[in-house]
Amino acid sequence: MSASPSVSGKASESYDVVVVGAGFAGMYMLHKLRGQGFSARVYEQGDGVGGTWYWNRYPGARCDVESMQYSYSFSEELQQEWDWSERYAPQPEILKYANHVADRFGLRPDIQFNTTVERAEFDERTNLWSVALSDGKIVTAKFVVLATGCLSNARMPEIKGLDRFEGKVYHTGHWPHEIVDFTGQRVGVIGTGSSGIQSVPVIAEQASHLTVFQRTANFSIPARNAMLTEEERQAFRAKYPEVRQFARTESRNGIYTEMPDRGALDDGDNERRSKYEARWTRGGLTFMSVYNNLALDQTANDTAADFVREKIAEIVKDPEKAKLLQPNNHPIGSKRICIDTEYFATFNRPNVTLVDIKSNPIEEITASAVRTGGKDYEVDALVLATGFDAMTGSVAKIDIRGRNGQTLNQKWAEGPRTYLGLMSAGFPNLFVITGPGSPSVLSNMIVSIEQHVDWITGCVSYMRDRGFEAMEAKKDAEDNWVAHVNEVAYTTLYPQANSWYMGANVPGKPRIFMPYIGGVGPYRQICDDVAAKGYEGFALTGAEQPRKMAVSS
Ligand code: FAD
Ligand code: N01
Repeated sequence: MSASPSVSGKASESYDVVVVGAGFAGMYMLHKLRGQGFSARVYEQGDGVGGTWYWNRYPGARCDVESMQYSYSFSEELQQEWDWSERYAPQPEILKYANHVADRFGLRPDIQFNTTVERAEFDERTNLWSVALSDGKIVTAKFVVLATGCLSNARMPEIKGLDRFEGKVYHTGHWPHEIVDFTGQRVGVIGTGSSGIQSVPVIAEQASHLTVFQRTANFSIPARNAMLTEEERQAFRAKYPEVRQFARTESRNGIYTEMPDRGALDDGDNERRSKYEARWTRGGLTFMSVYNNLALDQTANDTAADFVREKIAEIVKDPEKAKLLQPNNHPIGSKRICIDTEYFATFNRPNVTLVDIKSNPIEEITASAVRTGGKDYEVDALVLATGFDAMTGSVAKIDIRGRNGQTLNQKWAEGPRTYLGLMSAGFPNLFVITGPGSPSVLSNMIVSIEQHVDWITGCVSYMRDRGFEAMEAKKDAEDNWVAHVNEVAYTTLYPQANSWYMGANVPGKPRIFMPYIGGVGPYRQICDDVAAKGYEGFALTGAEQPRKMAVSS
């Protein structure tokens, strides 16, 4: 057991539910709980709502699921009235939407900003959580919901000399609120995942010179972003019932699109090529759903990967650069596929240099340069697009203590263990939204967030109505679920990549495929069945006589 102090002291306030985080998950959780008469308090370390869209303000940041779908569905009025301007809204617009939701549903009075939840301890005698906050207060709650985000713990790379660099250093996941202007500057970008791929073309337009330091080349599909016309918005709104229903119950990834009915090898070369060409021209994430076996069969996957590699060679004029930009060490889609605007074409610009740091790793960062391969690349500013300690990083930062004083970090030392991605045995009344073991980051996340929020609200209402005091995942149900999550993952090509899905981007993090790849629709059905069977696999304990939990006015 670690020696850090337990949560003790007099609680200043008490709630039915404490929610940690005010991104899309925390905001909807609050709205839904209040609607059911629960008292709830949200704590958010930032000074505003929006989570991902509050923190990731880097140039070029936008969603990669189309905005008409990457939006809440719980309010018909909201989805009919909000006007998305572009096919993929830029970050400022998504943040404006989050703020609109907060105002529209009057959420702010129940959110305490600039407050980090530091510790949470379960008291087995009272079945209450004591929650310690960064402002020194301790509050108690029957339930704690971690809406802390899967991509909210920005990871600083361990590169020698980074702290001695005299220019400005920015992390894409922790971007300043004021405008950053790179005009006339020599900028270095380290990292070529989605954040790097979105920011590189925009920074290249501004900077006098841009040097991109690439360790792993990534697959990227053109976004084909465009302004939405009023007719397009109206047409989409008219079919919302069908779109949302499909995304929730039938899709694998929470996105409304055609379902593939055949594998890549069922078509001849010409037919297959023309299908890839059509998806490339359409742009966006649905490139990967043209066939039903791209994530399952290496030979099928190779056909899609080869197609994208050929496209890169067509776009990038310098054959050496093109070769470097062609991904060659993982199946397409096994790392989250990127969606870009002019990323590969940016390397045709005279003011952009590509540096291969796979062959020549960065030796050190000096006061004014990045040194690799014995050469100094002079830069005035550095952009770290180096990603996140994903899925578990923000949970791990909270000192969470369940039964017998066990910490969640101790329990998850060999990798996260949950039942349905929602709860972990030994930690009663503690829920995670889009936690490891659920479809989460493999999906249109707002669909998965809404599903979890609805399920959790149903669950705590059920407990209140029947007088249950505590609910907890049973160990055997959890063990079976973890085994199932792993088994399904290893039927796919995903585990072959050194991805953040596998925890491979964080030195020392256990290599476990964290999200559940069984599909959004099937997963929802499993969760609904569990609830319908009186929360099968969970232990419910409490008063013999039903009694009402304190309900706020
Ligand atoms: P977050 O938005 O991450 O919010 C969590 C909040 O919890 C944060 O504000 C954080 O400050 C707070 N918090 C964490 N720990 C504590 C603590 N201890 N105390 C207090 N507060 C805490 N998904 C898609 O489906 N489609 C997309 O197009 C898409 N684009 C993305 C683009 C970027 C740049 C990134 C980084 C992610 C993207 N994602 C996308 C994933 C995105 O994270 C989710 O879609 C969604 O916004 C997550 O919402 P959330 O509320 O679960 O988490
Ligand atoms: O992070 P990443 P991200 N030295 O981990 C490199 C979502 N998102 O912020 O691959 C040198 O994908 C690392 O190299 P390697 C989306 O889910 C969505 O880009 O480990 N390089 C890699 O190139 C996404 O998947 C959008 O070899 C180092 C890069 O940094 C997730 O967030 C936009 C390094 C990190 O890539 C994370 O994306 C943005 C080091 N020490 C984010 N450490 C949309 O488009 C790391 N790297 C909607």
